[in-house]
Amino acid sequence: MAKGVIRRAQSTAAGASRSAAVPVLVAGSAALAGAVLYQEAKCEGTVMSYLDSISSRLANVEAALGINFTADLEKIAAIKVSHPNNLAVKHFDVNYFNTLSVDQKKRLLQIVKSGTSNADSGMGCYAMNPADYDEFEPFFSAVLCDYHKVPASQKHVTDWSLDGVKGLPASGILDVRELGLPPLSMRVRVGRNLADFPLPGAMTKEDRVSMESKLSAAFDKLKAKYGGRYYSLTPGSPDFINDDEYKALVKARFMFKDMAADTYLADAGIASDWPYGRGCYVSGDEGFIIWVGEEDHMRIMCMNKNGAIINDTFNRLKESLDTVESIPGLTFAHSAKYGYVTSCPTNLGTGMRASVLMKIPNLCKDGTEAKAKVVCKPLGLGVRGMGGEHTAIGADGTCDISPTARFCISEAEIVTALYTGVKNLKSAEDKA
Ligand code: CIR
Repeated sequence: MAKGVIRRAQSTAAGASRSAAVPVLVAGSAALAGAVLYQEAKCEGTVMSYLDSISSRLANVEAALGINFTADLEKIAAIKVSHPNNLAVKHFDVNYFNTLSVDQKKRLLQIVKSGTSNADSGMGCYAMNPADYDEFEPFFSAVLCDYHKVPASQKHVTDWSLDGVKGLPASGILDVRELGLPPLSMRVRVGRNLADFPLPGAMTKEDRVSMESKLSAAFDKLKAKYGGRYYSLTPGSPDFINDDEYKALVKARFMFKDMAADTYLADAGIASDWPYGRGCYVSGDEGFIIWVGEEDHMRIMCMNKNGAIINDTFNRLKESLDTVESIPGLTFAHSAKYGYVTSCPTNLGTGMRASVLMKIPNLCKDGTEAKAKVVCKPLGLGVRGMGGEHTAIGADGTCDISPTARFCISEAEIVTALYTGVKNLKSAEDKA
């Protein structure tokens, strides 16, 4: 046999034997792979159970430290669906939330607490500290743009000058008698907060008492200039008044009610520690009043129960406010972009509400302000009861009417809007 044939035969035999080994090898590999997979699965099961255990222990640690946000985030997700008009919840962006530090996460959840506890909120949040609007800018900017219908880039500018304001009569005088109305009860107020205290939702009882002491001492300057006195609800205060005196002040609209009945304020922490740190200054002629410790540290207002010219009340407020602001040690919380800082974003910027009590019996024939609200909304006016928000209107159809805009509008534009609004409302009332 030729050497080549033998070599070929051997090679063929070797090839045959190699081919025969393949299934054995495959079967062996499969068994090995199966064993590996089994081991891996077993291992994976163990890893999974370790991960589960770590995760559950982590959840316990987070819960103990108060940093487990799952329940809050689930609640927010549910309210987004059930109450799409709750602005704070609507604009609560989980991706933004996840970029915040643990401390900021807790604080943002506190800011939206009123809205998560009261799903039917229209706004749903309150700032807790003077710097909140700037610190949580992405959140507040979205809420403010939606509520106030202004672009995010718009900066609030303070301006009390009536010069050139659209809608101002040629005389520059906002006289309601020119509209065929009798003198009215009118009031202009601004919300102001001190820069060196937390806002009311985040104040401790000690903060409230110490802020009131600071203000009541500062009000000595007001007493010297305008007469009057400071009334305090804080037990032990030298200016303390009893319950009957307090009720009489509420009846005269000089003092505010216990806010605990307002669940939005209560859940925000704004109504806490009642009656500590609460009180009011009333000038000698009772036309200049400062509430202390309500929704903002101060609500500074001028009122005239029988006034014809809105300018008088407006100018008096400006003069009184300048006096308060000039008292050494009092610095109002202010943001370069957002103007004067208030607890509620609805008041931000001017913090101003200018209102009149106006009789509109035709629009309130059914004993409620429901129809008046429908008519007033497109006129840029809000309607409240005689005692403020969520109170009843007068039996004779008297309602509290005020322009709703407060932000990215000037103070002068607000009072002019009140005059124009009253004019338009009178015309709607005459036709009703
Ligand atoms: C809400 O969100 O509906 C309540 N927190 C009330 C908002 C209006 N706030 C106000 O007028 N200051």
